[in-house]
Amino acid sequence: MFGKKKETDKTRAWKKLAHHYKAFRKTEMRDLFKKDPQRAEKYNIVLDGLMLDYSKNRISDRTMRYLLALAQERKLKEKIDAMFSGEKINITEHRSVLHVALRNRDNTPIYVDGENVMPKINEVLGKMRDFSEAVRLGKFKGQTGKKLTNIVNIGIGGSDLGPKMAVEALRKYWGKGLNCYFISNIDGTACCEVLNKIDPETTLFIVSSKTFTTIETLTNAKTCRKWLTDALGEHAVAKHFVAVSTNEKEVEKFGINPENMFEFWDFVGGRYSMWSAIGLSIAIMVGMDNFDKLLDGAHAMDEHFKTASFDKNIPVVLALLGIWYNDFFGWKSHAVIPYDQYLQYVPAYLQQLSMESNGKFVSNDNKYVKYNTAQVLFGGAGTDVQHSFFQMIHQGTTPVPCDFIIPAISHNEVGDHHEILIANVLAQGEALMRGKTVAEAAEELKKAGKSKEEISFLKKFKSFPGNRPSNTLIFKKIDPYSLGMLIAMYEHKVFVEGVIWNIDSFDQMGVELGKQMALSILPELQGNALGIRHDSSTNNLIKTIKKLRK
Ligand code: G6Q
Repeated sequence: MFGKKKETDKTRAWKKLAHHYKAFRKTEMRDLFKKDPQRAEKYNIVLDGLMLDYSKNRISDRTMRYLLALAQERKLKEKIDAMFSGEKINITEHRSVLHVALRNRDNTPIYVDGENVMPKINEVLGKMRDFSEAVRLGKFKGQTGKKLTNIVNIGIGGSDLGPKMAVEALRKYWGKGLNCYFISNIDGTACCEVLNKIDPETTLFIVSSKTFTTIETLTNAKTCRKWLTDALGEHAVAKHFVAVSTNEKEVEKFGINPENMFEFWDFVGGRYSMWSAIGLSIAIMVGMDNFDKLLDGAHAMDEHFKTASFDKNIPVVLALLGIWYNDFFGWKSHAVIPYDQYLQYVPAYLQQLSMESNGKFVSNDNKYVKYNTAQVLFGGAGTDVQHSFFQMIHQGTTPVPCDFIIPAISHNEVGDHHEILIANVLAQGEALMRGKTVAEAAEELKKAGKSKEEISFLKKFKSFPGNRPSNTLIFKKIDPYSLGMLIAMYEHKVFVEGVIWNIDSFDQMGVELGKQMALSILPELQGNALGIRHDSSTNNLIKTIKKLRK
C-alpha cells in the first residue's frame, strides 16, 4: 500500500543525509563534546528570554548543513510565506491556515479571498475583552443576580486541549474567586463530576465547538443545559450559556442567542484555535490583558520563525533534528518533559498538535509516502516521569529523543524544591548524553565493595548506552508571554515537519472517521436489532454489551 513512488527520499539533500548517516551513526556525543569546547555555544539559540540548547544531539556541522539544505530543497521559506500570506495551503479542505493572523499584533492586512481578515479578528478580540471584563467584575451576572465564578468550558479535541493546557499553565494569574472546569469526554462521569462541584447560580458555560455538530460537546451541553434550567428555569440560559463557534445556525438551533456567540472562522484549525475565541475561558480566568500577552508571545515567535535564518531559527532546527532521528535513525517516538507542574497538560496538547497534524500517509502530490511521518509523542511532568517511563529512555532498545522544558524560577519557590527539580533535569540530560560504559559500571561496583562475581554479573545491567539526544529549553518563568512563545514554537515545528514530509498538516480525516463510525453503531446499541453490518468481532461486542446493560 505504501507507494511505489518515493518522494523526499529522491532529493539531493535526503540522499546526502542518508549517506552521511551511515558514516556518522556511531559517533559518540561524549567525543564530540571533548573535541569541541565551544559545542554548547555553537548549538544554541536565544530568543527574547527563551534559550534552546541543542548541543546534546547526534549532529555535526555537516549534519546541520545537510539538514538545512533539505529545508531549502523543500522550499521552506516559500511555504512559510504562503502560510502567513493566507494562501490556501490546506489543500484537501481548500482552506487558508491563519492561526498566525489571530496574533498578528502589527495588524498588517492579511487577505483571504480578497478580504482583509484583521478587522473581524480585532472585533472578536474586542468582544472577548468586554465580556471577560464584565464577568470578572461581576457586571455580567447570573439569572439570580450573583457573580459568575465557575467557568465551565464544554468542548473536545482542539476546542478543549488548548484552553485546558493554558488555563492550568497560568493558574497563578487566575482572577480571585474564579474557578475553571473542562468537560470534554462523552463519558457521563466527566459531566457529572463537574456538575457535582458547582452551583448553577454562579456558573457560566462556554460551549466551544467549531462545527457545533460534535456529538460529545452537544450531548454534554444539553445535559448541562437541563441541569441549569431544572434549577433556574428556561430564561437562565441567556445568562449562563455562551457559545464559541463558526456555525451561527447550529448555535441558534441549540438555543443560544447569537448575540452570546463568539465567532471564529474556517481558516483557524481546531488544534490551532486557542488564540481565537476558543480561548475565552483563558481570557476570563487570567484577564484580557494577560490573554493579549499570550498573543504577544506567540507573535514574537511568529516573527522569529518568519525572519530568522534557518540555522538560527528555533522551530526549524527542532523540526530538522526530529526528522534526522525519525527518518534516518528510524526512532519513531519523541518525549516532551516539562519540569513544572503548571505545564502538566503541555504533552497532551502537543500530542494532538503533532500527531493529528502530521500523522499522515498521503503526500500533497497524492502519492503514498515512503518515509516515516509523525513520531509518537508522549510525556509528562518531571520529576514524576523519571519514576516511570525514564527506565526505557535510559536503557530501552530504541532511543527516544527528549525535549526538556525548564522555567528557571518557580511560581512557588519553597525551600530548595526548585533547585532540586533543576538538578534533576540537568542530570538527566547529561546522563542520557554520557551514558555509563560497562567498565565504568564495573569500577563503581568495585568501589561499592562488591565481589568479583557480583561485578561480573551486574556490570552490564548497571551500564547505560548513552549517546541519547535531548533538547533543553530554558526561560525565566511561566507567564502568558513565555507560554505564547513556547506553544507557537511547537506549532511552527509541526509546520516545518509537514513541509519536509510534503503532507497536509491541517486536515484530520482520521478524527472525522471516528465521528462517522460512532454514529453508525449508536442506533444498533440503542435499538433492538443486532449488528449485522459489521465484522463478527464487532457484532459480538455489541451483543455482549447489550446483554450486560439489560
Ligand atoms: C482539531 C480537530 C478536532 C476538533 C474536535 C472538536 O484540529 O479537528 O480535535 O477540534 O473534533 O471539533 P469541534 O470544535 O467542531 O466540536
